[in-house]
Amino acid sequence: MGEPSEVASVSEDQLGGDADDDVDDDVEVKSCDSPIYCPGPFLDRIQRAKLFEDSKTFVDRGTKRPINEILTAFFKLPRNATRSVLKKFVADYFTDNENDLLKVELPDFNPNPPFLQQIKDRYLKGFASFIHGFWKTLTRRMAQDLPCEGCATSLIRVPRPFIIPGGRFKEIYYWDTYFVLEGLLLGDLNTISKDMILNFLDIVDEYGFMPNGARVYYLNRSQPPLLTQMVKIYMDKTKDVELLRRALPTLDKEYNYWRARHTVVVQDRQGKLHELMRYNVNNRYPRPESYHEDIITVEYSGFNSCMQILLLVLKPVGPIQPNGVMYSMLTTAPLLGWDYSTRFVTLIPKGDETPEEILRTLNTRMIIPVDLNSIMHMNEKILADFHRILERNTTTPKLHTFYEEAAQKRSRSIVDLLWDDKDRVFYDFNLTSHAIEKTLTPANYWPFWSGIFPDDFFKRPADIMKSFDAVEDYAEEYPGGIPITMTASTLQWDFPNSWPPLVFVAMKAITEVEHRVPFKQIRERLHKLAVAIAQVFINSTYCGWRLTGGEIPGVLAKLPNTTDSGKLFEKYDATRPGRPGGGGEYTVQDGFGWTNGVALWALNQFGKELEAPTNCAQIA
Ligand SMILES: *[C@@H]1O[C@H](CO)[C@@H](O)[C@H](O)[C@H]1NC(C)=O
Ligand SMILES: *[C@@H]1O[C@H](CO)[C@@H](O)[C@H](O)[C@H]1NC(C)=O
Ligand SMILES: *[C@@H]1O[C@H](CO)[C@@H](O)[C@H](O)[C@H]1NC(C)=O
Ligand SMILES: *[C@@H]1O[C@H](CO)[C@@H](O)[C@H](O)[C@H]1NC(C)=O
Ligand SMILES: *[C@@H]1O[C@H](CO)[C@@H](O)[C@H](O)[C@H]1NC(C)=O
Ligand SMILES: CC(=O)N[C@H]1CO[C@H](CO)[C@@H](O)[C@@H]1O
Repeated sequence: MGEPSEVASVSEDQLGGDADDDVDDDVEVKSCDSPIYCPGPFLDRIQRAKLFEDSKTFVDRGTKRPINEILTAFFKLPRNATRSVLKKFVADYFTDNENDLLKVELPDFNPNPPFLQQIKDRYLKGFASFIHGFWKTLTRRMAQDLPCEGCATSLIRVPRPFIIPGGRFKEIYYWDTYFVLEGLLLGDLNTISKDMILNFLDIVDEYGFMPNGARVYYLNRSQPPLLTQMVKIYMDKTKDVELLRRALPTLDKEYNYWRARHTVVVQDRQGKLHELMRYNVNNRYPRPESYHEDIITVEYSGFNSCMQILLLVLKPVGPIQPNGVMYSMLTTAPLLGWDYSTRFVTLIPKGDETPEEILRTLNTRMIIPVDLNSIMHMNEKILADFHRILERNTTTPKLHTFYEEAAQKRSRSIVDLLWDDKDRVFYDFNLTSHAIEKTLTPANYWPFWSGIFPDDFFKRPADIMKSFDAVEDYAEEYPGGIPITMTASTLQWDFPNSWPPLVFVAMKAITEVEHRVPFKQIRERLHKLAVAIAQVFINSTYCGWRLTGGEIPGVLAKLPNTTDSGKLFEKYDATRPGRPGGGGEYTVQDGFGWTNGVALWALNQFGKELEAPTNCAQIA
């Protein structure tokens, strides 16, 4: 096993110093090209005027008139047009309602799917039943017609219905959907699950990859590539070989996109080359949906450049990225799903920095993330299986062996480069220092979920629990959930926030090890730990729901002083059960797709052992 701190060098060619050099052009993708919704003179002027509290509000509005007419009228406005003139312009030419995303009925809905019977505690059963029913509130489809010939919207149009995360996220999102599907499939909502997968496959066929969400302004970046795994859990449930036949060429295409665009070659001390992946987006513009926020981060609104320099001299904040690179970094981090986190910055926060100061040191593309590479490994294993299934009756080239070898190679590279023998965990790899980055987050457990272990892992029973020391402590110490990092920075993907998808990763990883461990005593300890994490998560989601008016008809009345009808949040505060998390660029969202999916999964998986908290009003 290579001692990671001794790893030699990464080839500069592979890294590409200049932002545009390192894109492999043999994979065709379409990028954002709307003159209204993508970076350009029109969007720049509108978004700089900050007409709305949240930059996303504008780019989500459809037009009332043809694009050409709007652009002609816009460029006739005087250069000194005031904010109120621009505001009126937007009101005249853009819709202000959400009539392009329609609420529709959820097909095949059964209020009492069999899995609910697995849940022993009657309050938790009621809670699960509420969440299952809540999918109805989150079902949408896109309107067929635009208001006029030549009118536009930023939506990437798909014909079938889908489930949205909720709140500000009122369209299709990529990695959220994996966690949503975990919950939908438990509730036998197979039709909508298949519709959502088919929508994604159509988008990948058309654009060459799956963007962050179904909006043209997301065409500059993807998200953790979980589509192959969505097809896998759908297949496990339905054995729908027709869907597999439809999906497989598209999944191959997505795989090639990632491999061509995100591979980096690292040489270890023995001279061995490892092909791993990192996130990298080449982009010179603010993100359309966070335009104003990005400008503030990059250009330090309110200070001229002289002031900026003075400020930086007085208060140095680590190496500052030049603007072009900075916009790429800001676009690259959301690709990972973590926008934003100190996990990818070079600054070590002392606690008095502004979020902008921290973000200016983002260094996402110099990190080989442990989670992305584990996901690719899972995809390679699944694609090998899928090809094996479909190759049985054909004489097509044996792609399954290609994927099998790719999975084995990646697994070995992850162990060689990312495993730390002393701590017994996997870490991210830092391409600048050519060493692992000793930051522990729930993402570090992703290789275990993916079935990646060093050779001696199961031979050293005494050491197995060592891998979980930290998470055992967190489960005891934080009553509101496993925190995402230990750094309190005010960024969203930092302490004290607890994020359901990563809580899921921790539970899945522990369960995976539990199933493989040959020692009964350790299996029991691992199981206890998984249940403890689930219990904390359920305490938080259940209490959050109770404190916002959750009730179970005929079983449990609303708390006296509540008005809403029970909410689940996008993220929770690890220190206060039931309280939503905070920080970041927008206020906390409720709904919420992935929380609902992970809660249903945990309630099903550990349904015989979990108990409803009894005193939410006091513990929160
Ligand atoms: C904008 O500029 C024009 C001359 O170019 C001037 O007549 C007008 O008063 C200015 N309007 C505002 C609001 O400053
Ligand atoms: C990576 O290594 C460099 C060089 O040691 C260091 O400055 C940086 O903070 C590390 N972390 C990240 C996220 O770049
Ligand atoms: C392979 O062929 C057999 C017999 O013709 C058929 O029953 C089966 O469904 C086929 N399998 C696949 C994956 O096409
Ligand atoms: C869950 O909440 C209950 C309060 O009703 C508390 O007794 C229990 O310790 C909590 N469990 C965890 C794991 O925090
Ligand atoms: C309801 O009242 C309890 C105490 O009686 C309090 O702890 C709780 O925060 C209140 N809930 C809300 C939503 O105001
Ligand atoms: C992934 C992707 O589509 N990236 C595009 C982002 O936008 C730039 C232009 O600003 C394109 O060159 C990239 O291909």
